[in-house]
Amino acid sequence: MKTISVRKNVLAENDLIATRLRERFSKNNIFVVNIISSPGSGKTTLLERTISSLNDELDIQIIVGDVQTENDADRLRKAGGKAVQIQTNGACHLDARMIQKILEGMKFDGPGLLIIENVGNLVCPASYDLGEDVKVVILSIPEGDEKPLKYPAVFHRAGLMIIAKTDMLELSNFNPQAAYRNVAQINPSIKCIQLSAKTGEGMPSWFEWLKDNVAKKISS
Ligand SMILES: Nc1nc2c(ncn2[C@@H]2O[C@H](COP(=O)(O)OP(=O)(O)O)[C@@H](O)[C@H]2O)c(=O)[nH]1
Ligand SMILES: [Mg+2]
Repeated sequence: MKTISVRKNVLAENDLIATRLRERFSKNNIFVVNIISSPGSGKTTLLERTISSLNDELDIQIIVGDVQTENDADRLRKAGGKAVQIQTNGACHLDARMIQKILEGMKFDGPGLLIIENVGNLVCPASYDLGEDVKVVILSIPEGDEKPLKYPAVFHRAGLMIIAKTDMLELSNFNPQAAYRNVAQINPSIKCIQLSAKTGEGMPSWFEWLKDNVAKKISS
């Protein structure tokens, strides 16, 4: 059908640009993370804490996508980070062309860490390669432990699942073991970290994961 072939072409063009971006990031020793999750699951808060803790050790650049507003980039700059905002004006995901375009005006030559906070939702961003090394999916406690089964594509393509807002576990019937069982059905090799950006519990595992991967990228 016509709509299907148009969508295929869009994705094929996106993949081409993403491949070029990936080559460029590799050449410059930049480890790239594409964070995908529902709105409100805690992406920007996690990044604010990441900047506060790792800014002295790593060169970190953040690109944030939202449908509208510059709010998140403002928050991240206030936290001491280097952050730029992409407003998609309606699109439910970032695409590789948007990343390519914003990089043109940016001085970030590496080595270091580029974190992309994607537009909040678990569906559209899963299909668009941004040239990242790894997709990280965040599942926060209030969302429920069955979401990997309902939105399998993003959980299938992610290399790391973060279970966020663990300080809210007592208030909910979210069962981390059930979340692991559910995600294992979709992606048996996914890594998992539990954390709370509010209390700091589990945050060192996330920091170590980032630092290890940046070090590996530089030495590869
Ligand atoms: N209890 C709790 N709330 C959190 C945590 N992380 C973020 N939040 C709250 O969740 C809401 C959405 O956070 P935000 O970082 O803007 O989410 P984003 O839309 O995914 O970027 C805000 O009210 C945060 O204060 C956490 O670890 N624990
Ligand atoms: Mg945000």
